[in-house]
Amino acid sequence: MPELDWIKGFALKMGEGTEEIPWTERYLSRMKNMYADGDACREILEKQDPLIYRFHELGAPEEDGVLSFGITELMPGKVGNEYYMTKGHFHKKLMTSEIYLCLSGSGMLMLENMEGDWKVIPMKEMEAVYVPAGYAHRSINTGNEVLRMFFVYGADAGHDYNTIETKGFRHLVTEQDKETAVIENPAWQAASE
Ligand code: PAN
Ligand code: ZN
Repeated sequence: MPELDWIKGFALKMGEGTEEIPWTERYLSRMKNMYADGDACREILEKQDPLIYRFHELGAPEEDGVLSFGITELMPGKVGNEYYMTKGHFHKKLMTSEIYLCLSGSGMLMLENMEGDWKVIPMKEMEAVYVPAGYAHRSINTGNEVLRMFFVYGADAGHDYNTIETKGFRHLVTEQDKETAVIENPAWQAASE
C-alpha cells in the first residue's frame, strides 16, 4: 500500500486553499527569459522580484491510477504588455489530459500541441476547461484579481518544462489599447528558423 500522507490534500478548501500544504512559489527571477519584453523584465527586477504564481504540491505518488490535484494562484500584473502567466509545460507522458476549474478571477488557458495546433480558451469563475492529451498548457491572468484555479491530472503524467522554456509558445497574450490581444510570438519564430 502506498503512504497515504499526501491525502491530506483532500482537505483543500475550495477557493481558499489551506496553509497546511506547502506552496511551490515562482518569482519573476525564475522565469525572466519567458517574457517577450526583456527590458521591461529587467526594469522590474532592478526594483523587486514579484511573486507571479504559487501552487500546491500535494505529494501524490507518481503512479498509474493516482490522481493529483491542487490549486494554483496566479497574480494579476504585466511584464511590459504581457500578462503574468505560468511557465507552462507539456506532460512528459504526452498523451495525458488535465482539467482546470476556474475558482475565481479571469484569464486564459493557452493550449498548443507539437504539430502547432493551438487555442486560447477564456477562463471565468466556475467554468471548467479540458486540456486534451498532447497539448502544452499555460494559464494567463488577464484580470485585476488573483486567478485561482483547481486542477486535476493523472499523477504519473510528469512535467516537461524544457520544451516551452527553449521554444516558447507560438502566441503571447498581451494588452493592446486596454484590450486583451493574442499576438504571434516573434521569439518563437526566430527559435524555429
Ligand atoms: C498545474 C500547473 C500549475 C503551475 O498544476 O503545474 O498551474 O504551472 P506550471 O507547472 O506551468 O509552472 C498543471 O498543469 N499540472 O500538470
Ligand atoms: Zn499540466
